[in-house]
Amino acid sequence: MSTIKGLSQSQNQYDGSSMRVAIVHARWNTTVVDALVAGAIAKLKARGVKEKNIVVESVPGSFELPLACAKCVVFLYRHFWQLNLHRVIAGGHVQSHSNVTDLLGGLNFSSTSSRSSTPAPTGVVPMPNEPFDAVIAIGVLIKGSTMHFEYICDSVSHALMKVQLDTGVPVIFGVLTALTDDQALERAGLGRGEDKGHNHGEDWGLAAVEMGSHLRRWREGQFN
Ligand code: DLZ
Repeated sequence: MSTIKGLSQSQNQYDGSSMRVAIVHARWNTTVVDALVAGAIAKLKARGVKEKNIVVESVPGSFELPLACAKCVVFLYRHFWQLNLHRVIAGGHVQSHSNVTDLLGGLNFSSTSSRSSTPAPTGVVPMPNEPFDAVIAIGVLIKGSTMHFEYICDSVSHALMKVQLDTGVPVIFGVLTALTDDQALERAGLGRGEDKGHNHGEDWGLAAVEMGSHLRRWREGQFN
């Protein structure tokens, strides 16, 4: 039977060739997580994102994803330091400074900034200079016999949304919230039946490039 559900393909072929994308994944339920990460990477590359511009970080579980994503998005600590903006972040909340949102978005760096001439604080590891166009958070939550699942699903989804709204950097919601192992496997293309299902990681890779592309345009004030 046909279904009306699912993502329709965009008319546009978004170009990821100049993008940087971070994938942050949990290590719970790795069989499924690994397939999702591989699916996301395959589609990032298919859209032209260069391997060197795909950064993969792991955290123990899905509960840790929001903090890790927030840190990836604001990995520009060094830049904040150099631009004397390091004090604007308090409690994960970006406070008033006219350039902060742009900085977090990462695409409007002033080429005249003094960032190359100001020394980084001791102990700060040198980072690549380019910010991320998008972050993909990948985790697999499978319901157990306690309320753990509900609490983690709820808090993680809200927190990931908060990261993207607070920073203006797209955070792709790659967290499966499955009631059974089979549900999770099918959503990673690993179904145990005849129908292997669909790897949602692929959709997340495509979504990252599409959103990165939209954000570049929207920041320039260009709307269709
Ligand atoms: C504790 C826990 C449980 C029960 N289930 C999952 C899960 O299905 N998927 C997942 O990604 N993480 C799970 N975790 C771990 C939590 O996300 C978190 O890592 C720990 O509670 C430590 O903060």
